[in-house]
Amino acid sequence: MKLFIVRKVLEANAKIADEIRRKMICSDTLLINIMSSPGSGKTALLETLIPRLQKRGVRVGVIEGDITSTRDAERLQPLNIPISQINTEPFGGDCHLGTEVILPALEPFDLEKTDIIFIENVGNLVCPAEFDTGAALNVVLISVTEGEDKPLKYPLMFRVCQHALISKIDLLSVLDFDVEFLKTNILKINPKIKISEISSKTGKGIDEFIDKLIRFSGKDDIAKSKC
Ligand SMILES: Nc1nc2c(ncn2[C@@H]2O[C@H](COP(=O)(O)OP(=O)(O)OP(=O)(O)O)[C@@H](O)[C@H]2O)c(=O)[nH]1
Ligand SMILES: [Mg+2]
Repeated sequence: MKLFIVRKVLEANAKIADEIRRKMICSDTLLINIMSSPGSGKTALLETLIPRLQKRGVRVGVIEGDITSTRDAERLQPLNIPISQINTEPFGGDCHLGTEVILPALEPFDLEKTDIIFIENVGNLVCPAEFDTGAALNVVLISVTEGEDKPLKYPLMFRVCQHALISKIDLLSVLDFDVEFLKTNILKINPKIKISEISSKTGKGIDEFIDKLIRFSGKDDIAKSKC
């Protein structure tokens, strides 16, 4: 039965997600899943964020998810960090990253020497939200060119994320976009979500986001005691 098969896929995914979470907690590595529509600025965020993290002594790795290309990994090459590329086309061109591909993608990293691993998920506001990656933190980017109504139209993404980044705010002066209305819509879907405004072009809001990540990474002490 079709319904049964879907449930089995999600259950198998969730089981590996728990395994990944445990692995990350025990090696003291923060796994962060970055999701958004295509072009909202996930790679641009990593290009701006990672050098700032490196300046603070944070050791970073990236898992790049893409249907076919290695374009984003190539953009991050100058940062001189370990990058694990996942292309989903050989597995049917999935529009999300499941844990069956994330677990092997973690293998090349020396987790004991890595503080944060970012997953850049496949650009899509729907499917990635359906699959737990094992990340401790889910972050959604929504850019100011996408429309204030998107959280209402694609609610699951905003439900599963702990943090929403409103991206490309440097473009606000040339757009007719109501940031406060977008925030209201995000909070309507998920009243607990944290919201930040960022521009990867000007750097606005990036250091504040880093402060939040660093505060968040210190919260695993209780879980770690079970390793
Ligand atoms: N003005 C402005 N442009 C931005 C900003 N962030 C990203 N862009 C531009 O938006 C376009 C898409 O950015 P990407 O970083 O490739 O977006 P992405 O989410 O990684 O895209 P996919 O990986 O294809 O899903 C590029 O032309 C970026 O230069 C920003 O903060 N301000
Ligand atoms: Mg990208």
